[in-house]
Amino acid sequence: MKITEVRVIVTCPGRNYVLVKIVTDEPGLYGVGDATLNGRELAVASALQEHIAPLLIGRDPDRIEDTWQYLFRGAYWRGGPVLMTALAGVDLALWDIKGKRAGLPLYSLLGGKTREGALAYTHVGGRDFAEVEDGVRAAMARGFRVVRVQVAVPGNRGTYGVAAGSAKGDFPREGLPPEEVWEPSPYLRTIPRLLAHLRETVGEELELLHDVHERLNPVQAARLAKELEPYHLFFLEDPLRPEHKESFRLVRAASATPLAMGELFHTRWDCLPLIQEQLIDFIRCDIGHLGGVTEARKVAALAETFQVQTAWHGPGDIAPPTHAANVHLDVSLPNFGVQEMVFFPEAVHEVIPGAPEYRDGALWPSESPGLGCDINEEAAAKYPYRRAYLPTTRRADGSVHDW
Ligand code: GCO
Ligand code: MG
Repeated sequence: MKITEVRVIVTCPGRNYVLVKIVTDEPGLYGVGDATLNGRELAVASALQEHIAPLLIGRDPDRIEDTWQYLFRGAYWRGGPVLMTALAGVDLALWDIKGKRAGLPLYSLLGGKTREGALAYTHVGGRDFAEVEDGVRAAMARGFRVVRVQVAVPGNRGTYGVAAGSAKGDFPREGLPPEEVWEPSPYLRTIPRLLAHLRETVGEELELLHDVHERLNPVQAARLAKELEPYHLFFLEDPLRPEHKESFRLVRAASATPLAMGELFHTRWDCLPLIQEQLIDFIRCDIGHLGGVTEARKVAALAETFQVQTAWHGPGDIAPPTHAANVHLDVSLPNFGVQEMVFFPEAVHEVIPGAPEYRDGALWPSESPGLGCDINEEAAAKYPYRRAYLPTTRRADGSVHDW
């Protein structure tokens, strides 16, 4: 069997997605993958089209590991968000083909189910504590047992995860990047108060988590983790910048608040220091920016060895094939922790059918062979690419900060 064509499809059914369709010489047999990198979509599409697709034509799609090694190590230049997203798109499509050939859903190829569904969390953002509380209650009514909470910080402009009183703070804006203003002191005062409010009003049973979005320095992160301790977070997400793995030691020593990190990591070697020193409790890489299922399985195996659980990144800026891959891994891995999720708008279901189903606080994998997703190319063509950027952040004095 041979790969005969690699199609790269860029579409914007609400936001931009880069999809990969790998076609084989077996009639009707193709695989579908996602290679979306929010705000840098065309860089990945071009890497795939211009540099990677020509290397795939004529290869045996069954040899996933060999193709992965060939594209990662064989190409000399390796790693980074653009190339690892491109590699993930190829990897997902190849796993999809393997599942379709076997007539088995991906989770079955990964060793079979260790659980039926994947415990899922949703996002709640609000302009004030009351609005967050309302959102949390609505999520609970929808069956969620784990909820991520973000709140606007007085004095800061455009807090992450809160725009328009919804969880769409990470939604890319058309035009040039909007600028937000962020100061650590009001943020550090506000978040413990939010958690105190929620514990008082919604009680102890609901699992709560909060995303720092890599904005704090080590001592600030340590203070936040320590002050949040009484509210028993499920985890505190991405407290520090991805470059500063050593700083997790300070945060860890300061508190018993569970820590999660990883959406800006691109290889297992990025994850390794935090895992092997047990400096985090959850590794939350984005499978779509990590080279796909092939690398994610290796990260999960490293994590299992050190009692770290998985919490794969699941935002709206990656397409349904990556969400599907997340859930196939979640139900098969012994050390699965929790799965982040979003509800896709109707146009996304039309263009890319097969996103995992949400029911009773969990996500359920497709029983179709492979990933369970498809691409409707005619529908995709109705939604052409629109240039969009994530916001950027500045401190009050005008200097650039991490968004
Ligand atoms: C999350 C993430 C996202 C990112 C987004 C950037 O935890 O879901 O932090 O919201 O901001 O993926 O493109
Ligand atoms: Mg995050």
